[in-house]
Amino acid sequence: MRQKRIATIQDLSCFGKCSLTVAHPIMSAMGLEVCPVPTAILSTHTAGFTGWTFRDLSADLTAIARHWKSQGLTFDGISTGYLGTVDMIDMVEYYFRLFPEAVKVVDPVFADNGKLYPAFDMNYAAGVARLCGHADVIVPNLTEAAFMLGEEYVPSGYDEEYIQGLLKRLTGLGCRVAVVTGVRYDDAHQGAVAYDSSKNAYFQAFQEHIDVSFHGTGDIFTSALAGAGVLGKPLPDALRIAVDYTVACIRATMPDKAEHWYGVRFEDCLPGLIEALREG
Ligand code: PXL
Repeated sequence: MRQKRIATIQDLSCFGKCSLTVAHPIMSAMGLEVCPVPTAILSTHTAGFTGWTFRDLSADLTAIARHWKSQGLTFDGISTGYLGTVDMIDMVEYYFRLFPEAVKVVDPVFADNGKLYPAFDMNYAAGVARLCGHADVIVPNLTEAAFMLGEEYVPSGYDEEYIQGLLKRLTGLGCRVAVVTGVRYDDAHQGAVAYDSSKNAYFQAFQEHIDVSFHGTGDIFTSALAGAGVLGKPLPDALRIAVDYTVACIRATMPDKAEHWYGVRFEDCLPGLIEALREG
């Protein structure tokens, strides 16, 4: 069988285990051919470090897409994460137009816990909301969902009806499938809920809630979800595989969490991810 190929467009944070440094190894381990497109190079990610370097690589982005197209390359998937500037969002839209055959997975990556990340403003959030309109699947957390819909962030105490309404409104941005992460209906569980507007169907996957917050877990979740989706797994299976893998990574990091505060030990759990793909 022909190997599935995915381009992943996001920053390369040299230290910190997020964006490309998790997306590439995770999706490679899943058996995909991964074509990384770095939007910027940072010395570290921006959550918890200070004084990071940032080299904008956007001057190369359209040239890379154009060259790929000129060589007749095609893609089964394109996934995006942290981009960095509004210009880069426009360039990602160019990739989407050039490679219409690809399943497009957009993780908004601009906010969490009710707040924008340091490098972003509402103009950026509006740009990402527009990009979500051109995606097949979007993967916001509850904060990003609220910002993109212009609604108030509801951190807790919500019910299934709220999440289902939120998902429906998110697909109103123009995407077929919306997945929200970090959903907690009770103290003991945490997971993701999806809405496929083409089937008017909801799916969910939950795991035990571990009361800790590690950076980069959203990127890990989206990598596993996008990888499983491009490999042809149905949405409920892809959701379960991604939730289980993300929680396994968090669990594996717990004994080492003081030293490893900046990201999870996703490498330790890759064999389990490969096993889960074989099973379901
Ligand atoms: O994990 C999301 C992410 C990716 N890349 C960079 C980040 C963040 C979140 O803060 O700073 C550079």
